[in-house]
Amino acid sequence: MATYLEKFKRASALNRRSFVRAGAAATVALAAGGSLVACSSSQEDDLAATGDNSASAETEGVWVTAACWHNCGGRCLNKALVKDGVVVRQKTDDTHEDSAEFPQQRGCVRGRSQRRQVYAEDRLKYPMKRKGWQPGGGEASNGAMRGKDTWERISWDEALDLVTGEMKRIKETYGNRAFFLDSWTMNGEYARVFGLFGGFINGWGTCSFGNYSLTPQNVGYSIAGGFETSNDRFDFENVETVFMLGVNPAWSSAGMGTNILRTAKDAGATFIGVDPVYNESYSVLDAEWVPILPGSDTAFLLGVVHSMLEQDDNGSLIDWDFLDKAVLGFDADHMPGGVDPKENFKDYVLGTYDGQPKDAAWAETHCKVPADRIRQLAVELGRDHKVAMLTSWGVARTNNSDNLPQLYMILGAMGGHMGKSGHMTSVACHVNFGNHGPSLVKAGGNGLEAIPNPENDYVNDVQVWDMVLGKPYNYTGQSNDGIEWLPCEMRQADIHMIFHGGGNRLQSRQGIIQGIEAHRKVDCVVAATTFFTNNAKYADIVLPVNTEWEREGGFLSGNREMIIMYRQVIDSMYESKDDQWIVTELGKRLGLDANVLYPFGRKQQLFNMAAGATVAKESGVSASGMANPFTDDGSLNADSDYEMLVTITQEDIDRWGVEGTPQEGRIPLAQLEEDGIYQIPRSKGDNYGFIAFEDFVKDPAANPRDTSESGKLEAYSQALADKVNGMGYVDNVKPIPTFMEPVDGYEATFADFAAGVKGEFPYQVVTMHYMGRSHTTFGNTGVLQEAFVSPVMISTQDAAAEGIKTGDTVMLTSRYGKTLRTAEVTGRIIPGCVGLMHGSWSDYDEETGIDRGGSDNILFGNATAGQGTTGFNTMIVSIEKVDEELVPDCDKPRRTVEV
Ligand SMILES: Nc1nc2c(c(=O)[nH]1)N[C@H]1C(S)=C(S)[C@@H](COP(=O)(O)OP(=O)(O)OC[C@H]3O[C@@H](n4cnc5c(=O)[nH]c(N)nc54)[C@H](O)[C@@H]3O)O[C@H]1N2
Ligand SMILES: Nc1nc2c(c(=O)[nH]1)N[C@H]1C(S)=C(S)[C@@H](COP(=O)(O)OP(=O)(O)OC[C@H]3O[C@@H](n4cnc5c(=O)[nH]c(N)nc54)[C@H](O)[C@@H]3O)O[C@H]1N2
Ligand SMILES: [Mo]
Repeated sequence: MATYLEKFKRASALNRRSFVRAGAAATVALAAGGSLVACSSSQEDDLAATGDNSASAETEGVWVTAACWHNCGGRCLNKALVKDGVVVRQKTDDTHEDSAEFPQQRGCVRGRSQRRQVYAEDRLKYPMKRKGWQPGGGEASNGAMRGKDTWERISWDEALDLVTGEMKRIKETYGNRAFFLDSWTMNGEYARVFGLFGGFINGWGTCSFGNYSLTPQNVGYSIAGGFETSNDRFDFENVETVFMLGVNPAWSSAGMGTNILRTAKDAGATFIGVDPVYNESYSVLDAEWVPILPGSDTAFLLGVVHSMLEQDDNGSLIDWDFLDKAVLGFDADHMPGGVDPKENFKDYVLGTYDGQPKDAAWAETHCKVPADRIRQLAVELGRDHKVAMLTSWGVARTNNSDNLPQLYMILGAMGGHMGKSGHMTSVACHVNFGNHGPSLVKAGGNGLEAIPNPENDYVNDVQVWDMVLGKPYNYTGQSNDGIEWLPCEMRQADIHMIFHGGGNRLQSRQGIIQGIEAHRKVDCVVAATTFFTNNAKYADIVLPVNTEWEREGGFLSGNREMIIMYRQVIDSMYESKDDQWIVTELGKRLGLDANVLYPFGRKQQLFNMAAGATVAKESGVSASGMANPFTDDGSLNADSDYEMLVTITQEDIDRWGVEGTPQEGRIPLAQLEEDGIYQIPRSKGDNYGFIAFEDFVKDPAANPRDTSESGKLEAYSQALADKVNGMGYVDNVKPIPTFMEPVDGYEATFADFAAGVKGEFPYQVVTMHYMGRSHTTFGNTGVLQEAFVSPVMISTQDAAAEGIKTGDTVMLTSRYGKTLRTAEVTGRIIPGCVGLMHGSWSDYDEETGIDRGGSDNILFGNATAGQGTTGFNTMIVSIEKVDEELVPDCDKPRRTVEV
């Protein structure tokens, strides 16, 4: 199989240096540290070693639509030129001319590096077993050697027998709750086999959404996450001010995000970015930067609300009519029945009863935004201005910000920035950035029925390692979709197997050091993955999984206007296998019904998705068009706003060799296969516009919100307070938005906050989603490591105080761990806070307790807060200069395994 690599080396047309230059020109992303290192050598040289360069680019071969499947929020069109079974080039969308109205779905530097990831020398090649491990549990598992042992190559049969042997033994001895299945989603591939085998404990968390996970759906905002809160992208040209509270599409919403904001820019809008970092998006939009400390946005927004109340002159800033009709609990006259009117939001802000006005000066002490600027912002966000208020989940990936989404929504309501053209109170990040509304085109389901988990047991991310180590955890139901939720029941488990079936938990979640300890405790750890990630490094059995390029195909979408159908590009590399094959083989050995696990294969699944794809009728989609367009018997509802996307003939069905029925649709299946994408052509004034909250704002009584008990926007939500407090982590969440001092926030950097005496960990950290990676994915791709060096950003003032210069090695120490990174001294981060790029691979030395990888989650432990929040942007550290030169990431040896 190594011939693939050989062929690839020969065929490679992309020279590493030219890539770095192209990357620099094509993105605005290099500013954070791009010039810090010049790698002297890198594994990527092997791609260029043949003497090929971009001038002699290959043109022969077949272009195949190739997956770009990582969780970055982009999901853009990627095409691979395949010659003799090898990918020799990549390109992106050229299926139609590019225009602002009908933009191409162009890939970014990560997507364009995809073949380097697929062909990387550190791909897992064979099933492997840790030498010191034997099945049977106890002494035989020799758990203390996890992460230190040597490995041996084993056959697939041996690997699968070992895993299922342990599964049977553990189930018999300890029952199904002895399995912790670390699966991507509740219905991921491995959940099928573990579900059918009797169940398992699964993880859940507020990982991406932060406190947008459970708050929005009680207060009248959105179901979860803040979807359906932006207007249609074309409406950005009607916006006068774009207020960005921690928003960075240039890095973290690839695809159309930044261009959508350019629409507003070109139409003359001004931009304000309130953020610990002057990020690339603010830079490209020429935004005014208002530096703020991380995790302090609640205090800041309370200050803005206070200032708006203070400066409002008979409705000059505040839309009192709307508050009167549409908001519960804003003031004493609008309280729910049976509640003391003194508990209202306005009096809390004014400090009427607690003696502490949450005014601009008070806010400044907690967030560091100057009081004058807060007062001015209250005017700029007033009802006279057309404002798009945008924020991200990142702002709420902070401890004790459970009320933040509610507060943000109420501020938007005060300024009247909802339900009208030019006004938005929106979450803007990840997919669908600045472009909400019902999907205009969507793939069908794959036809597989979910297999339930009979144990129905879930542990929050912040307690997973505690649980494995035998401590109690708060069982609160299945809370990932934020709908099904139960009051806390304390549970305990006796975990004997950790099965990693997707994701990279031991790197991408907090508490790496505690996680290693937990891994060493159990009988057996299995990791099904593609690289020697932390999950694999601390395992006993490693199952090499292939990539989406090596599978039948699938569908992707990153915005409402398009779907991508990608196909198999190459054969499986080495001995790697598709997860579904692995699940099937595990099932056979466990005596499970193959017809339940997978009644049909990947090809039929893909066909079903294509056959079930629907597209908005030209007449447009109403808000209710969000509902399923199919009737219970699976046929298209003629009254729905959708029609079938593809025409399928009997010849198509025969050609695919699948089961199906011919159907009429908008485009032939062959066209979707050829283009690999279907994108709705859009133009200004078409029927696909969307104004979030439109009906509600027009007539709140007639169109109640289905996301609150009262049908109104709730400044007072007893249900929210009861829910979050009922989860058992905290008891201080109030029905109205209040300031709660965050665990590991700014105040915690002081030994004595009132006296201004700093403590042991005087700095805060933000961990940003980085251009050069999708979380930890691509964290081992040399060209990206070279172009995006993942520095630690330190403000000029702090650097001077600590004697640190750009290029110095800096140690960050938290109460949980220590990590080393190269400093980038910059004026682009607020003093008192350092910026670490999320997802850098840890390189942890147990002897010294120091990580040489700049890993964010070495610094995090398992502090519980609010709704079980993963507060990735609230952490405190000390920083010091260290006399050690770090090897640049791109020059480090690859994590390959000798077998
Ligand atoms: N400090 C800090 N931590 C964070 C964040 C932060 O902002 N700061 N952000 C958080 C957020 S929002 C998220 S979403 C998480 C993401 O955390 P993860 O979901 O863990 O994301 P990745 O690091 O990309 O890991 C994906 C892994 O899955 C493997 N993989 C890919 N495809 C397949 C497949 O088909 N089958 C199998 N078996 N494996 C596959 C890849 O090789 C890779 O190792 O990180 C969170 N962690
Ligand atoms: N390139 C790339 N893109 C990605 C990802 C990736 O790993 N790489 N991950 C994807 C995923 S899964 C997710 S969930 C999204 C996440 O996307 P977001 O939730 O938008 O998260 P970030 O991009 O980390 O942060 C956005 C901005 O918030 C700022 N910020 C951080 N903390 C605070 C705070 O407390 N207050 C304020 N006011 N601002 C703050 C950061 O400095 C940054 O400028 O990104 C997606 N996009
Ligand atoms: Mo995420």
